[in-house]
Amino acid sequence: MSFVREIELASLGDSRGELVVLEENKNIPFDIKRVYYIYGVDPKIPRGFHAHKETKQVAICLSGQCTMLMDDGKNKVNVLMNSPKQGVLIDVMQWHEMHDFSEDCILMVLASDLYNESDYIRDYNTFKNLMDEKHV
Ligand code: T46
Repeated sequence: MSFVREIELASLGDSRGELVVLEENKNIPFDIKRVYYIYGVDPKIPRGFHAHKETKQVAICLSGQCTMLMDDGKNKVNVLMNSPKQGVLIDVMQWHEMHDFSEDCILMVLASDLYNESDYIRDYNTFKNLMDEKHV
């Protein structure tokens, strides 16, 4: 079984179209302190390449698609993100990379904490060593 947790976001759609609700501590498993979104990305340029020490996040691809590579230090899983009804939990200490953005991709991210650069681990070897110690 994969370590990646995907969250199915129900749509309250009707004949007029779709409506998806995001609620803290309901379908989003934390208090939502920050929301940001990424768009207009050059398809050739990947992003991410870090893990967070304490911040939890849920990523939702509102338009277009991209691939989220998730890595828990032991396993790597590529998740195709191509539906606004699909949330991907980026839990603490999960290395993640976003690849293959379509030109129309809008990736929205809900975060459990305000922005704090010291919460990032941006060096893969540092991440890997910390996870190896944890798994010993
Ligand atoms: C993540 C993935 C999914 C801020 O000042 N405030 C913010 O809230 C954010 C998110 C970023 N920034 C600054 C930090 C950098 O100078 O914006 C710049 C670009 O951020 P970064 O290079 O970290 O962007 P990505 O796309 O590589 O990663 C982002 C988030 O930073 C990260 O937390 O998990 O999206």
